[in-house]
Amino acid sequence: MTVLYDYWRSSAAYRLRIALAYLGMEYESIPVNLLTGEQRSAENLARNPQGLVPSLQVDGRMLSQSLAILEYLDETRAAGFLPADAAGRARVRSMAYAIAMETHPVCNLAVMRHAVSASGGAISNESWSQHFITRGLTGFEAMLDSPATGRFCHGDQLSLADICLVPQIYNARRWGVDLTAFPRIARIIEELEALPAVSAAHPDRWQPAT
Ligand SMILES: N[C@@H](CCC(=O)N[C@@H](CS)C(=O)NCC(=O)O)C(=O)O
Repeated sequence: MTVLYDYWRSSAAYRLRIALAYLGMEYESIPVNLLTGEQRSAENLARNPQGLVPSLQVDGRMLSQSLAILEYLDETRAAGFLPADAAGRARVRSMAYAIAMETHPVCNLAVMRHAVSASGGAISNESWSQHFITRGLTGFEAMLDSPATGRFCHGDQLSLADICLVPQIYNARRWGVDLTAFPRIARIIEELEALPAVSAAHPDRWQPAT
């Protein structure tokens, strides 16, 4: 049985929901409540030694780190999340990392909360997120200025870059980032949001009833 240890608003978990839906893999979603600190429970630390989500139980293994999991799924399910050529893989990884390693981590809940409290109120969640997401998307928009960009970030095949972009744009909207300066991103997001696997993974579909 494939089990995703999930949180509805987690960008990293959202990446895996997109991939699992795209691959047509059935799985159970078990929520780990980040607002109550469940990620630091002994149970979650046993799955994910960093005390984060997501973790994926698949093929009798427990995996952590969303990009490593996406690459595992790509290699074991021939998903096509990475191109066949080395130059293409470098380009897709560079775009995925621009989001997953440069933009998303600084807007993590724990980082943002610390910034807000240490600034004594000068920084708000909104101002922090708007600053760093705008910075990240500015670079991403420039990376898309390439003949290798197609219907999606790299050609016409859903890739790691697209899977990272969708949750980042969800966050950008959530925090009121002005997206008008990013027309290439806007066009690709429209294409991506039309995919059933992408809409199936949207946080609103996974939000617990309260
Ligand atoms: N690089 C990790 C990032 C995971 C991550 O930052 N998860 C966040 C939610 S998106 C989390 O669990 N935050 C809880 C916390 O910081 O306490 C991955 O891609 O899996």
